[in-house]
Amino acid sequence: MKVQKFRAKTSMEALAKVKEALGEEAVILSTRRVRENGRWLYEITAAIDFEPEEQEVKTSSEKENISFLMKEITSLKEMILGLESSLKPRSTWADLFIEQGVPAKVIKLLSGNGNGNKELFLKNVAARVKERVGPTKLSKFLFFIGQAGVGKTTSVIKLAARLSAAGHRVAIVSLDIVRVGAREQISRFAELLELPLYFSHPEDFPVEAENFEKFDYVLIDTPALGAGFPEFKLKNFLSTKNVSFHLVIRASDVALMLPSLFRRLKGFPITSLILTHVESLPSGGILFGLFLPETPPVSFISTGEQVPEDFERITPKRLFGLLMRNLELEERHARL
Ligand SMILES: Nc1nc2c(ncn2[C@@H]2O[C@H](COP(=O)(O)OP(=O)(O)O)[C@@H](O)[C@H]2O)c(=O)[nH]1
Ligand SMILES: [Mg+2]
Repeated sequence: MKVQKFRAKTSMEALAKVKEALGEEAVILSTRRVRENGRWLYEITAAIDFEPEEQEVKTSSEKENISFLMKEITSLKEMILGLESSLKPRSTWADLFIEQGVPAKVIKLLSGNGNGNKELFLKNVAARVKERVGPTKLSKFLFFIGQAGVGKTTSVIKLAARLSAAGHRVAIVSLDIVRVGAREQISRFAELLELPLYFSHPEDFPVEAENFEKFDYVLIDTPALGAGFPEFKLKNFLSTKNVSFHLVIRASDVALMLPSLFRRLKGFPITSLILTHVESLPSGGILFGLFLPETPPVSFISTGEQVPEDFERITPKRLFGLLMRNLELEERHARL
């Protein structure tokens, strides 16, 4: 507080001096008359909550600065928070794999029961891929089973052609005699590739199996599983000796269809899977369903419509390549 005394001839003049020096905010503390050089003068003691003008200016600009800085800090803070959340992986590696069709159960199984990491998971995939391939030795009678249009007939023809070209004595049997066009389709191929073709009925087959002694391999094309040929009818084939059952399935259906197909087959012994339409598999993630427990190994893959060319025996290396096809391995980071 600044206290000052002002003297003038009149009270009005003294007050004018107060206002001039201290401004409108000045507070009058006391007034009195005083004698000075033989004259009576009016004296006002006034005060003001004084802060020098300079300081005032500094303070207000400081205030401005502070509020400016606060705004800057807030926006920086927001920016940092934004950056932090964008730098954070949008998903964990497991989420990323699940997004790409890898079953959560498989991730759990192959990554140390869910506590493991991506490296361990991929290491286990590479190590176990061998077990997902087989069998090495083919049985004499090979049944090709599966749903309609998956590629059973063409797979039978393709494999028969390969075995025949390798010098084996091969016969084809078609049990798909009901469906319109089925007989014509397989006859055309068998004729073209000069393979002996027989037609039979699903119920007769175990008996007729005895008639194929002169062949090394007999490949049997079956009707599509469904109302006309329900799964339970497959049991008829179990009494055939040296037999194996190959479930033909589109590669892209492995994730979704395989579990429901297995439920329908109720424990029927499937020897192997034959994956078709492999050439149009969008991502390997879908194939990780092959690691689910009780899933048979993969024996062959079909990679196109060309008969008999587009067909190959799968190897662990080839299967690993398919599993990794277009598979995104790195957790995604949002672009800054
Ligand atoms: N692109 C492609 N087409 C295939 C493949 N396998 C079969 N096909 C085609 O799918 C259609 C149905 O095949 P088919 O063997 O008759 O199936 P089926 O009903 O299970 O016997 C045919 O036109 C085949 O040429 C494959 O791997 N890739
Ligand atoms: Mg067919």
